[in-house]
Amino acid sequence: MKLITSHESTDFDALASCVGLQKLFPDSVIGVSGGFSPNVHQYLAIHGDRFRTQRCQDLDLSQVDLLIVTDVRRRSRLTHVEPVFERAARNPRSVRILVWDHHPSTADDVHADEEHVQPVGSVTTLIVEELRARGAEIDREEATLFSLGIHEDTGSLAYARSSSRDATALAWLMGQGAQLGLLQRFLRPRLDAVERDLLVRLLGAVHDLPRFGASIGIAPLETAEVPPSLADVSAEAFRLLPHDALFCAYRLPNGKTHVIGRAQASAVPVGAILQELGGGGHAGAGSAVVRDAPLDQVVGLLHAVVERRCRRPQVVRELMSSPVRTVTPEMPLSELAHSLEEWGHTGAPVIRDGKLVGMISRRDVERAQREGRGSLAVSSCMAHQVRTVGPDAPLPEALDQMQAYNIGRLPVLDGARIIGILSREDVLGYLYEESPC
Ligand SMILES: [Mn+2]
Repeated sequence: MKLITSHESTDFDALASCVGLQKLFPDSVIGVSGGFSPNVHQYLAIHGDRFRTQRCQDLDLSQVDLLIVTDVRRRSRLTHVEPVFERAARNPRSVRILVWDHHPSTADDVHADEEHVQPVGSVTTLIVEELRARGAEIDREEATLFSLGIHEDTGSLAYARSSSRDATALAWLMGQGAQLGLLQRFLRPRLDAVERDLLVRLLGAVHDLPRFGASIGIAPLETAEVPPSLADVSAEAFRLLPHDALFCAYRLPNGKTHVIGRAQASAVPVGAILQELGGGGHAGAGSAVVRDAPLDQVVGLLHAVVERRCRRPQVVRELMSSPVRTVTPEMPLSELAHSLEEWGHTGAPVIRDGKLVGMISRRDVERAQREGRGSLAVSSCMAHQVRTVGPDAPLPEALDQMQAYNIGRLPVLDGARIIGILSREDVLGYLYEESPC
């Protein structure tokens, strides 16, 4: 028997990659561990006859001579086919094991005869590429399912781990008849009453960790009721909250705390962090279950691991422009316009007796000239209310400030002294080179 399987609580990437592999390996069987993620469960309620799966516990695993594992390769997440691994260890010739995956490797990985592992956003992408290369024909139901797999794991190509290969695969699937109207129906979880209640409480429980390379929130919650999907609640919270990374810690009545992490920023390696709590995942998403520990202890542990694992943020001093060209309040606007032109600047800080007293921009000068006030001095149209930043402030914090108050040039003050300026140009260079969040 040729058996294709994936991880427990089968999600769309797992199911789609199983179905794709079944096309590559005709006469194979898709065996699941039993649990589906809620949206896959709803999908199969309608598509269950079209895409058939069987429970591994109902199969005679001693008959498996080819095992194909997809979207996972950690043995601890494949306990439903453990007898096959044991047999392979005893008698390697009795079964071939193939792995298709896109997760980082761990010490717990199964030993495979053949590995197809690439760091793409969704493992379905790898299988779609293979189908396409072999000239396989796919119908619109298959094209739609493969699209669901790629959309789910890449956040519709918006997660940082998405690759151009995922986009190329999606484009091809659209050409093969993928029904885009059906994507939202199955991708967005439909939260039930318990989940909605939990989501509201979760939003109230979130607190910010000190700044790292990204903004990180932790939401600890005790819950008496266990909803169908903690992952869906966490995903919705992450969508709503402004954090670059979010860790939700749910303590259930059985004493176990489920920690679910999501991140947009590569500065927060969620999988590696949760691996230290006994779980795992990849850069953008992961989970862990901690037994027999009070919630505040789990939060403390999480805090310590984040502290150790997260990249320190760059600070303003490293990126600011200095020395700063400044002007005086008495300078005539016409002279200022000339100087800005010469410096190639769009504005300048205004200094009196060594102290910052205002900011003036090229736009202010142009407006004054239009309104016939061009002969006045800088003090007549400078902004007196000036937002500033300290040299050791984390860059993401300065970025938030520029974004929230629409500031193009942020003066950097060391005490009362201006020592630099952070411009739009400086932060653009940072955002696009580092792509931190
Ligand atoms: Mn996946």
